[in-house]
Amino acid sequence: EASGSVGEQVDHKIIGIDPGAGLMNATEKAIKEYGLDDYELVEGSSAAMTAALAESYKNKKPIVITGWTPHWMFSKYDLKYLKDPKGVYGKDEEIHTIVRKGLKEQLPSAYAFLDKFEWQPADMEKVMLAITDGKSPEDAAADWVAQNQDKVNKWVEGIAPEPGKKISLAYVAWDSEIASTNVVKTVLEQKLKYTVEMNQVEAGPMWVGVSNGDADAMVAAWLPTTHADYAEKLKGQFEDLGPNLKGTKLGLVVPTYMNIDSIEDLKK
Ligand code: PBE
Repeated sequence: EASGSVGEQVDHKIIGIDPGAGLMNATEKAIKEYGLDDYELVEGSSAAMTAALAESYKNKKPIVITGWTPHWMFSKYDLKYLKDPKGVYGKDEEIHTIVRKGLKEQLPSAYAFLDKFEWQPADMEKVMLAITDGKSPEDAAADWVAQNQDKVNKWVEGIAPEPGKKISLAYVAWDSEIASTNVVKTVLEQKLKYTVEMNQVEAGPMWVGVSNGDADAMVAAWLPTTHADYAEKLKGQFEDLGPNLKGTKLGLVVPTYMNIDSIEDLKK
């Protein structure tokens, strides 16, 4: 049984991810708005965060992480979002597909598919889980595509392959975006015969890259809240093809064995 205040139990730490993530901005804001002055938001990566979670969970130790849905961690562990009565983390939002200007004219088939690409949280979670269980992202994406030909064929229906054309996809190493970007790559290669380059970058460079034309596209734009800063700063310099997934959530997440329910309880 853990003793001391909640803050003491978790060493006054909130385990964060990469500093460019919108989730980190939101969490800094949450620390201010809820008066969690003695907490430190620990920067790292998605992988470091899930490793810390796995370690604490194994030992039934208290831990507070920055989390989001869709994510495989909710299938692997019993977790809960802490209530956010001040609404710092925003409402449900969407993941959008963003392309560079001119893509429609230069790579029309890729553009047409990217415009159609839309799937469900459960689809994305399947790919994420396969990767967590040890599959390479490429294999996990190829398996999902093989098992979901009905969905995939609807995305590319009536679109002509463009053999020999190259396209670059920017993404950040968030588990959700590793899954989606690999699926999009697989479809572009298998169905439309593109040569696809995937470039892993930080969130800021991903947005800038698609806006200045260094990257052709990305499927990792969390809007309207999480990436609002990037989208506003680069407004008019990219094309938004709309949502590819609806039903996301972000916030502070703890194991259900912790006896707290709200972000406000972190002060107890
Ligand atoms: N995430 C996953 C990202 C978007 C995708 C929630 C960690 C972010 O916070 O920017």
